[in-house]
Amino acid sequence: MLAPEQMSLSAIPATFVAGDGLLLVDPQNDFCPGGSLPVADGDRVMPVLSDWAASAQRAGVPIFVSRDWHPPRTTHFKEFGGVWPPHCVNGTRGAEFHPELRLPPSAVVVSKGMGEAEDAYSAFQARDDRGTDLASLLDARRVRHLYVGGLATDYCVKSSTLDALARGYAVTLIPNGMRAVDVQAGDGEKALAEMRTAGATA
Ligand code: VGL
Repeated sequence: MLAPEQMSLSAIPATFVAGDGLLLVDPQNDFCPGGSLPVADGDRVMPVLSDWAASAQRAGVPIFVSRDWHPPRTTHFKEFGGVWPPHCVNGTRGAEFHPELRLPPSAVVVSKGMGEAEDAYSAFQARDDRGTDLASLLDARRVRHLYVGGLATDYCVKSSTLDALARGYAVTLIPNGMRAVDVQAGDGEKALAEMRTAGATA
């Protein structure tokens, strides 16, 4: 749970600045209630992320949306040696973006975890439909600072954020636009602390 004071952090900026970008991590059906790997209240991030996307679009800020896009048989899944129930299998309803997520047409979708031995928690392992990886897409648009939200705080959001920081991007978190799996209670809070220690703000 987020404390009320955290909910007000990372309000959408009145003015974005040059170099800003928005990264929405895995806002997919399977990570929401009713999905195969549901995150508690995962669906509640959708209106928040939709508002961010609309504001970014108005400001001409590039928007990137990652998705898990697994084959039916992958070592990421428990049945084949991994730890997770099957989720976000490419082409299934569970892999689709949540219906309450409103994405402007300019949003660039990047997919990850397509290999049969690939966990791909980080959006930096994702590629667009032409095979261009996220870092190249960001660089082409001169993005140096990412606002990051999505699912789940303690896995793909954390991994994407730590990767972004390691690659020299600045990161501002959108805490009210993310939720945690919390395999162990408190994992989400720990992940937030870890991201902030690594240099993420908000
Ligand atoms: C995720 C667990 C397994 C995530 C993906 O998107 O955070 N979590 N696969």
